[in-house]
Amino acid sequence: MRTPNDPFALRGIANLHSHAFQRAMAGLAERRTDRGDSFWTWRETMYRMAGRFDPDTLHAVASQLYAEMLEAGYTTVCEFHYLHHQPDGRPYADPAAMSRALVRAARETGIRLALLPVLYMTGGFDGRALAERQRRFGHDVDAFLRLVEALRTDESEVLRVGCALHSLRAVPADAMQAVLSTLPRDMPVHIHIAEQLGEVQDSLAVRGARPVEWLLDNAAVDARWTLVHATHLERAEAEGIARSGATVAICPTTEANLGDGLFPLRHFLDAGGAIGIGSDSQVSVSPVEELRWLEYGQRLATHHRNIAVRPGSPSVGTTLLDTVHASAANATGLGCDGDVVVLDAEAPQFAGATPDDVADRWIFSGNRPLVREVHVAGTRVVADGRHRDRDAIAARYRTAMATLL
Ligand code: NGQ
Ligand code: ZN
Repeated sequence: MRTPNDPFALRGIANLHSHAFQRAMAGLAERRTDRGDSFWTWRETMYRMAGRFDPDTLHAVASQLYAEMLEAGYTTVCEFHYLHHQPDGRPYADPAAMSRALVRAARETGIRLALLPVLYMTGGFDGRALAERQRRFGHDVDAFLRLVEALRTDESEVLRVGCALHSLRAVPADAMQAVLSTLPRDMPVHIHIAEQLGEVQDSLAVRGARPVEWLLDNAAVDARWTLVHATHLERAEAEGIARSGATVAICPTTEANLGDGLFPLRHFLDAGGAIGIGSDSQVSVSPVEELRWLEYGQRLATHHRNIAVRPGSPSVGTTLLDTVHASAANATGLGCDGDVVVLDAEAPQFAGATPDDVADRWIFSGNRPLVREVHVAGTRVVADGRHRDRDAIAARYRTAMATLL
């Protein structure tokens, strides 16, 4: 491992939003099924994949994914986990069996895990019951709180248990209040919010307010909150999130893949907002690609360059890395002592590099993997660009995929 002053030794990156099982369908939803293909038709494909998992296949897929994350430079993952029950909706003998498969995958691969069991109760803003293909996601409030409590007994320096509300579509207002008033005040809370225009319209129709507007008015949103996507924002909403201290988790490659829309980054940063990134649907497992596209989306929309900068911080790469690091502790509830990503100083992309341009070169030059070593909590898990168990994990992944497909 290199010295702390080494410009090629960077802090590990937190991945604020992951659905591990979706790694198994990355690249398999890219054929037109309907002229109107959209987020909502993708979701049907996703539900079919979700219906096939059991704890063993989830463990195998999550292990592959977490090894890939580590090789790419993510050292912490927030797992937004809602695949709780058997496919017909009955709990497993151990109601936490699917959660424990994820915990095991994180422990074995060596990534820090913020496990976010998801409360998922209704099929839409109108409070309709879950559809059959959503049954394995569902809990009532008491069963959900029991799950969170059961998982908390395993907490450690590398495992934090938080809580997630799937979305305002899936969690009625009274259930949200019941959960938030019962759980410890310092627990990370994550929620999908305002990703699709359709949900903004439904929220306006049923709750009389836009999703972010409603949330800010009806929950004590503060720094322990992470708002995932928050794509469709009016100015006052962006400013309200910034004032609250909450983090917005932006998932640029997934948001592009699903046709969500573009987060108003410049305005949010001007308001002092906190952001992080997530790999979400796993169409890309690379902080480089997320950060690159976070910036490029803004350039395409504004016809300007070098958007994500701050006064005194003119480098886009450095500003982006500093910004995602600044939100990590709040969003994950975890520390990052001993989390180090060592880049390949010998790579041609770094010829003539100075400490000031390492981040820009890493994020904005080419596609060769530049991560050489990764350490989590002081343990080396990636050497020479390879996860310590890469081959065994990939072999189990292939076996699991043969079952899933
Ligand atoms: C999810 N994914 O829960 O996996 C969601 C889709 C939904 C993203 N929002 C399902 N990217 O929002 O209903
Ligand atoms: Zn998501």
